[in-house]
Amino acid sequence: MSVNGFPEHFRFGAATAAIQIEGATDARGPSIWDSFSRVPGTVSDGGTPDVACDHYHRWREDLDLMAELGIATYRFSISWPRVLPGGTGAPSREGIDFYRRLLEGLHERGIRPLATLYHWDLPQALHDRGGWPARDTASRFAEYAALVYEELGDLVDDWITINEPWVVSFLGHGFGTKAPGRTDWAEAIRVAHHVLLAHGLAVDALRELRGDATVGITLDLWPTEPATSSADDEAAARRWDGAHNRWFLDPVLRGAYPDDVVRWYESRVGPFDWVLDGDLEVIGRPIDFLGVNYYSRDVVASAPGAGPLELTRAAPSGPTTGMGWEVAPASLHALLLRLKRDYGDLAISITENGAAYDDPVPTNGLVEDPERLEYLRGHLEAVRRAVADGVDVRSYFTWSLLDNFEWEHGYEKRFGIVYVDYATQRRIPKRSALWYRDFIAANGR
Ligand code: IFM
Repeated sequence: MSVNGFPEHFRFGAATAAIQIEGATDARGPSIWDSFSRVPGTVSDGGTPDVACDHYHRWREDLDLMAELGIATYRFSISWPRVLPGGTGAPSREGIDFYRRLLEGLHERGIRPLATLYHWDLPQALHDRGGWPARDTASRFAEYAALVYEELGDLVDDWITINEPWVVSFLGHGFGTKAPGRTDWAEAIRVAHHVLLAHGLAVDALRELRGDATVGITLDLWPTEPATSSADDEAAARRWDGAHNRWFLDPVLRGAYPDDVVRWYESRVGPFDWVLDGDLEVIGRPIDFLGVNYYSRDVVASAPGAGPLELTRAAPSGPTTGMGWEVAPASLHALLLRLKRDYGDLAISITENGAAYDDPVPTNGLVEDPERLEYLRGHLEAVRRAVADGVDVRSYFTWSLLDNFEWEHGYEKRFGIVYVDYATQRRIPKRSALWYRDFIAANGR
């Protein structure tokens, strides 16, 4: 049975992440993003997560808003330092109770939760003890995950371990644009391994404690094409796809790093002595679904000597969003087909998809955002086509419910379908939210 091409069980949702919306930083332990955002020059508008959308105090209103829009499922993240202010040791009752109330509120409104355990807010205390470059952090993550399953597992059936390990590792430790702002590629490769290990250990912990729950990991996947048909550009495109996409897909879904990228890296940083016997078995534990965050595609050209991968990203040729990312819905369709072709019949959740634009100021209680509306329409149609082509996509979450703290861009980039007036904390729907509401009513339940 399907409704307009979407399977009957398909769920339409919205996504957020703890540190991007909650605020109330004084009611939790510090994270690496609190410290990083205070370093002058790291966040373009000098914004910090201190207040954000004040969701910690306004969550009821935000849940009501979702119910009004007909949103069937809500992806949010749990803040590790809110649950464990020191990253390990004594939990915070206040922090855990916040999430219990939030989850109860979701159930009261008939909205199904999808909880992410790690969306980049590593407790500062753990960073001070070595952070992700230290293997021990993976074990601390597994302990935190087990605590959360025990405390909240009666209210959550669907879990995501890690959001976008590429970003945690290579933007946080290689390019240094995200916390903790390190620029050491060898360290980034090691971090990627520890983050993936953390994922596998958290899957094991869930299987032990909540055998009936479902768990996945969310990868940000960027389909990559060569700038020209030259052999060098083709090789560069394969390298970028290998470093960004296959580096995470292969170990999670096949239990092995891709050989071509291993050879490239080892010839530059030496052998991977941080990969221990049995690690890849843990990382490759079966998952119930793959979370895919899709925003755009990359076009790359070979550039000998340019960075660790010796390539450059070409300027987009078509229309772009406010992030400068090309609007490329056809690449989402192609990506979903490729996942099925290369990795088999996976259950897939589109855990993020959306766009930042320079929204106009609200007029008469509404923000007109025709470009975002078209972006969403195009990508939802791409998902519908992939489903028709036999890909097992089960849900779609737009990023984001609310405008929020967009990392190094502070509050300058607005991804919400709902506008946040940060001076008053008023939530004002954008046209795209009303369109999404109608789309859900017509295509889902
Ligand atoms: O805001 C982020 C989110 O935290 C992770 N995925 C990409 C989004 C837009 O940049």
